[in-house]
Amino acid sequence: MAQKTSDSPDTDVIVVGAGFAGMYALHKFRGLGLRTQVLEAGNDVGGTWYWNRYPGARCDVPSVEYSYSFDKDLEQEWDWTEIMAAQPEILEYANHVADRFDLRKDIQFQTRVDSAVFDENSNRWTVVTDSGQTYTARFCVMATGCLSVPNTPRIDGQDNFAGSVYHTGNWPEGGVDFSDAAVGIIGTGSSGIQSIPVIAEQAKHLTVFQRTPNYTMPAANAPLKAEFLRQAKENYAAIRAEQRASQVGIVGYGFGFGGAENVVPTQEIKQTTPAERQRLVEEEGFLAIRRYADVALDEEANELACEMYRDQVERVIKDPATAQALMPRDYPMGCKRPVIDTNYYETFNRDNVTLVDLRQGGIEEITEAGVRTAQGDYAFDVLVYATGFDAMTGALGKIDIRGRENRALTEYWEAGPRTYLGLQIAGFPNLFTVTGPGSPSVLSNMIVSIEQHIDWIARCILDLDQRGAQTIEATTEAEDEWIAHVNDVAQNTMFTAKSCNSWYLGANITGKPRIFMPYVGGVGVYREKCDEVARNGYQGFELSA
Ligand code: NA7
Repeated sequence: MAQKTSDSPDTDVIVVGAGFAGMYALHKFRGLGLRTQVLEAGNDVGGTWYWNRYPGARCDVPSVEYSYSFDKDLEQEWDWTEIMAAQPEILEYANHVADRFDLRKDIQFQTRVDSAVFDENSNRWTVVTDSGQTYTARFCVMATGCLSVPNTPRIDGQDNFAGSVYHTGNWPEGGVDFSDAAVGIIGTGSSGIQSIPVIAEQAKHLTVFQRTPNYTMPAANAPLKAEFLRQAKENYAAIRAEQRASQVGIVGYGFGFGGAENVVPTQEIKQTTPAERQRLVEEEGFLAIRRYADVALDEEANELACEMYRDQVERVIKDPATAQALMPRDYPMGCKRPVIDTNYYETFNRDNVTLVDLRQGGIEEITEAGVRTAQGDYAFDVLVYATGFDAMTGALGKIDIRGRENRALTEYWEAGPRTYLGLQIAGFPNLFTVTGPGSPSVLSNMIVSIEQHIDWIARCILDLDQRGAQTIEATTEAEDEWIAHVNDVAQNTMFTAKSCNSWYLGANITGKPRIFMPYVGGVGVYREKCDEVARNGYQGFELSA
């Protein structure tokens, strides 16, 4: 392990986090001859896929596309088994990558970073861990993840519950045996929607506490056909090129969301009649909505699609009151992160599943035996929080990050996150965020965005060295302009509709400023912008000798 000396840095780059971003950063920086130390809180690699081991956890991006592109042999040797991979397979892949590139020797596990402080005299970052170890480095790369700080809402009496308590975002390594248990689950976002069908199959009884019903599309996941995998491998270069130039880093090779057919929306729902829409719902169910382009752009069109959606919920759910409770209303489809599921609605037709619609009376407290709501008491043995994350800024906020003049990042970001390109923050030289606010990030295929960011940062470090520059730092003006642009492109989309309350906006965390954090412009446009900035001598950044 590196030891601090008084006049030389321990290392060139400290990377915080050994998820997919930290792993690639280590490989890339090491390949450039940069001494790199990764610090990771978990016991092993994988990040999101290390912590989110809840039953049913699965990626919503086709597996051939949700994979690293940086090594051609790696691409060829790994065989995905399903259209969209489940958590165990993705974690296995992460472990394979760590073994193959011998990553673990430069990763210190079980190590949480408490603080990262910039010293203006030496132009070094000093990073202190929870065990009191100190590292200094020229560069600090925060590969801390966007959905890595679980949100457990404060509910009266929650320490009184006598049974076991779990959070989907911090699931025990050995799993949880639900057989013979009555289970209560709070939350119906993606994690709830993925885990509810699986827990319902295992548990004696499952009570689902739903505050806001979600829009979710059937995943139609299936084993990957050998012939498809062969073709994908043969065409990987073209697939990757198309991903990089696309809107979200997913091109749906062979599979769009929701099945084998990749439907490109071209029609206008506002041009259809009620009878046509009804016929389509009867024929195609939820997936009928995919064909309409105006649903994402126009609130009236969106409401027509929501009506089709609710009609289908009514068709699937046997009990009329449960169907009504499961129907999303009053906010547009597409304002929250899209969810895809396997047997979600069908699960509510099971005898051992009860839905509690919290809109009819919310949670008042957690008792020794379960949950007390305004509509009555519900008892169970195991409580699962599927209540999401302090997204995008949560992990950075937990580290005491201080830039020039000892200014705290939390103070600088008090009114909401400020970045230039989601890569750097004015006043915090040589600190890089990966898939940070202001970049396509959570609106994109994370692996595509991660590779782009790390490649850009690596090139930036080499360019600095070539010019003999010590530091790089975003200017406040460039930051202002970028924030204005990020806000501009998010206007008039469903993401920022008045009625929308999503974690993209920080709306799930009490007291968090309402700011739309990711960049809607698309990964292709964004990549070009980043490259152009670098080509133009790092326009919007200040480089110091
Ligand atoms: P989400 O999408 O933030 O969902 C959290 C869910 O928890 C959502 O249904 C919330 O209801 C519910 N919630 C949160 N606090 C409470 C309280 N106090 N009472 C009742 N219900 C509550 O998190 P996920 O983990 O499902 O998904 C996050 C992302 O991970 C996902 O989008 C994918 O990108 C992967 P609300 O809607 O706030 O009324």
